[in-house]
Amino acid sequence: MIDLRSDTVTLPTAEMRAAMARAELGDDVYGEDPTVNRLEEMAAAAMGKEAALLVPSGTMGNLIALLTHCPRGTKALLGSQSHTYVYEAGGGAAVGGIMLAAVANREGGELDLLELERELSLPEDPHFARVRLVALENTHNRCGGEAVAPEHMTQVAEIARPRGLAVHLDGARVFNAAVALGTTAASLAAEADSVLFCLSKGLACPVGSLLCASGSFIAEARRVRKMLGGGMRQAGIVAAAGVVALGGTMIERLAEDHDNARALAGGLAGVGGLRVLPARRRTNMVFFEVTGGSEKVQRFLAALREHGVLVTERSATVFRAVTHYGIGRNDIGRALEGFRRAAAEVNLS
Ligand code: TLP
Repeated sequence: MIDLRSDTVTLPTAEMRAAMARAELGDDVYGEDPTVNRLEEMAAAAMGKEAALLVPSGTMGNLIALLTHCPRGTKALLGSQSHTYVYEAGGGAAVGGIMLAAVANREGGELDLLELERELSLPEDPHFARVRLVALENTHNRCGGEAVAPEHMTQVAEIARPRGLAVHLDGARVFNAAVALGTTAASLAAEADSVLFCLSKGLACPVGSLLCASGSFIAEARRVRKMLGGGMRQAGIVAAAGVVALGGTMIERLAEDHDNARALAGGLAGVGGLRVLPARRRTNMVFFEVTGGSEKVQRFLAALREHGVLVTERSATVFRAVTHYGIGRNDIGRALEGFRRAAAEVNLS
């Protein structure tokens, strides 16, 4: 199978497995796991922040950020297509009593700044929930996996700061964005008060994400993590893989995934019946529309699976293929062959 469903399916490298086997461990809830402490220092440095917190997942990291920034009854503004708004089970509302409000995302993942300004133009009045936070996402998953330019972060921060709002960045794939834009993750996170990134996507670690921010924010976030049951004991076992990822070549390697995604997009554009959604700053994702009506779309997907290619569904007709560690250029060629055959079998074009 050529599994293009997500970069979350990546398996750890041999070096990670060896590091995990020999990791020095302690009880991280006591702050005594040296491998976790090392990883948190490395993560904070990579994001240009004072401190970092290892959390079990990106979803929990974003939830901890929401709960730490926003008291109950306050409002967080999120992109209408953002992962936190669409795919995190409304955690901020369910667990924190936070009002999650959507601001339209543009095609490239930016927030619509006019709409953002409008949301923030309400006067201080007891009728209105107070807005505490604006959240951004980079790369932007549902918006084509595009890297969002740093200028947009600055524009959002210029709107948020004078109003006393915090800015959070869901940078689950911020290293993909940095590689695509030829910059550092720290520069992309510079305008954010808090930034979350994942180890368990293109960096190929088995588990874990890091929330990075000021020392005082992380101290509070550590409390929230405990409350949510995210305090892990000998977590150095998983942190060891993260130390390898951040200290080695896994970040620069992401460029291979981006090249492979470009090759895949180029090949898919030549398959009749498929329409590749354009991306200005493509990273490791290719979204494509399957034409021909729902029954044909389902038959095409089944045929694709028969030919050993897995993708995920974004809507009834739009699908996502993600390149990642473990998928080489040969696999892209084989996947394209599978797409062509499946399309021919169901007479897609
Ligand atoms: N995204 C997953 C699915 O949930 C869609 C994927 O396969 O892409 N932020 C962003 C931008 C993400 O894409 C994801 C995972 C998360 C947060 C949550 O990370 P986890 O899965 O570790 O909770």
